[in-house]
Amino acid sequence: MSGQRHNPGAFLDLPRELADRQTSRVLVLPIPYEATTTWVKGTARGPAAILEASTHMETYDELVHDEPCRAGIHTLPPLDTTGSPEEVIDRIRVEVATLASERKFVLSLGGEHSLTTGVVRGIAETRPELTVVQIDAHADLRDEYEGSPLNHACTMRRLVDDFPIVQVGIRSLTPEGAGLIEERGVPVFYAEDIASTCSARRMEVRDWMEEAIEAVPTDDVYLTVDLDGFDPSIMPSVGTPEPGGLLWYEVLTFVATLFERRNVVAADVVELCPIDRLVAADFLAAKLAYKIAGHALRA
Ligand SMILES: [Mn+2]
Repeated sequence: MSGQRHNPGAFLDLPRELADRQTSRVLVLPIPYEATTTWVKGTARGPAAILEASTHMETYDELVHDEPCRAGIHTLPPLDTTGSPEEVIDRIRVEVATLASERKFVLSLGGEHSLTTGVVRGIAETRPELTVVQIDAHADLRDEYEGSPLNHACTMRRLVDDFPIVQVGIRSLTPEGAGLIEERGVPVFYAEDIASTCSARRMEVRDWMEEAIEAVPTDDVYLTVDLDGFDPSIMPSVGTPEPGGLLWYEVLTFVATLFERRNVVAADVVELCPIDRLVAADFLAAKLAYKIAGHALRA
């Protein structure tokens, strides 16, 4: 899609009749929040880069022989992210709780991963029996980091007391995180194990996707995708890259299977830290967001 904009700032630049606030079943919520990132800065520009990349995407999905956007995707104005981390996370919770009470599928675009804490708390106000499925390089189980319990390295620690979690693609964690995983019996699907099943070098080839979905104890699921879960060869535009990540079709297949087997009620795509002219990464994030929206619209 190119040329004149129908609807500036809207995901996919959808014409207004396909992006109506009332009738659209998916609401895209840009959250340009960045307060606690520790290495490369720039994830505040993530949501805008995803929205821009999305306007260059074909809306036809060859895997489903359809244009999922015809069921309606509305893009909300970017959320106000000024104030202390406590204020911002709580503002996110309140906003998302209102949207979720309308039975809309909220697809948040980040922004740093700590925003997920607010989004999940907001969703849980109408859907308290929720499992958080996390695709990420990092376990994010630190109790606090650089003096803040709301640092992006602490996202899952803030959620694990209240929700079952399932972690996929992990390849970076602290002794504290490893201890918590052991103590709580958190199902973790490490990137190295996923890679090994794909190469079939092991005697026993496990189907990690099946096991990961079986490990989800509730019907309702919140899906959080930290883009550093992908391999940096296809997703270099993240603040804390880690080698040995997931590839495109692995993630797409996992996400599709998760939607098939469980009731995914909301999702986020976070931590895009755009690199000028490296549009392939922005485009990957946008296409993943559209795939997620498509599953939600068909569910
Ligand atoms: Mn991460």
